[in-house]
Amino acid sequence: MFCYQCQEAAKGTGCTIQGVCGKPSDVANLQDLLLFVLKGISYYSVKARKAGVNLEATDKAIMDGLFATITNANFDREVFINRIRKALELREEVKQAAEAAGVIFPVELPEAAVWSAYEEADLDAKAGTVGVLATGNEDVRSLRELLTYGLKGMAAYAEHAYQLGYTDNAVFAFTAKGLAATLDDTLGAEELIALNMEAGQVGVSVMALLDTANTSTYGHPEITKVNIGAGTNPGILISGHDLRDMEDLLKQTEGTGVDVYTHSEMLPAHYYPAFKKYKHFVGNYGNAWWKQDKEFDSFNGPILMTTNCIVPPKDSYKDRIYTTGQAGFPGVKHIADREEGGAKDFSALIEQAKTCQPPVEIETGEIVGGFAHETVLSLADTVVGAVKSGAIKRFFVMAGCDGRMKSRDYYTEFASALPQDTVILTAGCAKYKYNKLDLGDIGGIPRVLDAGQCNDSYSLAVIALKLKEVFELNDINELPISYNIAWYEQKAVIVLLALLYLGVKNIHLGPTLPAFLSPNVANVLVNTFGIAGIGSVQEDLDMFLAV
Ligand code: SF4
Ligand code: SF3
Repeated sequence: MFCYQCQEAAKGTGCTIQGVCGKPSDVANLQDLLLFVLKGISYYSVKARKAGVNLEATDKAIMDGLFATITNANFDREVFINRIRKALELREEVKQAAEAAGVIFPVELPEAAVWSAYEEADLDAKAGTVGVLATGNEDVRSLRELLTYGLKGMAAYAEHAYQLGYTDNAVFAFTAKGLAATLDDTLGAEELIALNMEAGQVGVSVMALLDTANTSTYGHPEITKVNIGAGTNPGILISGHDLRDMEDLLKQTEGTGVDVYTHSEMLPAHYYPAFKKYKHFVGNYGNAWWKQDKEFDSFNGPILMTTNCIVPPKDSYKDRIYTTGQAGFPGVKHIADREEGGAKDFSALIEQAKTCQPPVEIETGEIVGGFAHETVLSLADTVVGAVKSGAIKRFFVMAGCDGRMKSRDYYTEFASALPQDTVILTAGCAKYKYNKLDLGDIGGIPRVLDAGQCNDSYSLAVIALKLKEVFELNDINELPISYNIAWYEQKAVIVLLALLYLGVKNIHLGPTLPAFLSPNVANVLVNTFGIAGIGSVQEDLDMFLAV
């Protein structure tokens, strides 16, 4: 195996024996093989689209497959074997549909478009040969992987929107185009950089699509105080990013005597009016994903993982953890997809919860969030007034991901050391590094404004664009906003590409720069966009505040 898609890649270069995340070598290879076949599907799909043929099943398989290979989403070998077999069938279907529409394919086809096998041993054998390192030139490899990881993030957000009935054909079309481009040896650095920028553009569209899906279905997030203590009823803990699962679970648990708590990236569900009405939706339990090995133990009740990030479960709670959607782990119960027009069936979790002890309280108090674009823009006069009076000197976008590394303590220290006249804008699980510090407020505006999940970084971009308009600036970079972003997995990659597409410069990315950026590609990002890493808290504060 060779995987370097996340920030915790072994030795800062890549995992080669087993993932630091716990992904076994065979599963990593099978994920590579699934991607290989999805690229083959994409090769045909691009040409089929040009001939007016669109197969929803192949678009969906590409989206789901990309999502399932995101860091910490799915560790289940069987899932990948089945999906590879299914993808090989779909590849044939899209090829035949294109041919029926008059497309004539060349005799020489990319290997990903023609290779086939069925037996598990053959799949395993091939899987070890089609990964990242199959591309020899390190710059081309780097740009192909940057694009692929951006597409994975895009697929995840597209899938959440899909669950709510929102799709955008342009997102599917670009995904196929991007994946097919990674097979094209005639494309050099310049073309691949352009494709990465286009990914940023489509990334903005997909986040806007998901924002519309979420807010049209569940209302606009409102300023909300979320309880972080525990009640006396047994509970179900729900984690990940899928709001449709949240809805089904809240409906099915109502009146059962079982409470519902959020974990990690599901915290922002509390901000939506449609969920706030449930009395048994009592609070958020715990912190970011990587603390789940302790927090799931003390929660005592069933846990539903709707997406990444899963940490390989300990035996002490393995029989209480469930996956659904694209998430999976061998030996862990999986809740099947909903039938068209129906709901998922969470009765197994509810019945198990009734036999469990209530959660052990691990902290008490409240945290405040719900500062997505609609809310912040409704406060625009107050915010603009505070900037004009000098009460707010600078905003710091600190969105992104949290992770295990000790070096991420930087973000807690940085947030604590920021002067009192600064405000943090956040989204994603990065917030857990500072959302329980008492950083106070500025004239009633909290110093940490949480917009929501990582995809709600879109809200932060909308807010920045609105402020640019209000202050009548020509360039988004003239705003008093600095970007000090923490990344971990591939959703952060699409958020980054989207910000670059919107013209945001001088983004600081930490705790380390991606291992998949070759020195030359890193240089392009530094020279074109002013991307930089992080230094010490004091050096960085001095640098940011000297602007
Ligand atoms: Fe390593 Fe990250 Fe890949 Fe897991 S996802 S194998 S930790 S690089
Ligand atoms: Fe966190 Fe996995 Fe990225 Fe959605 S839950 S931000 S790391």
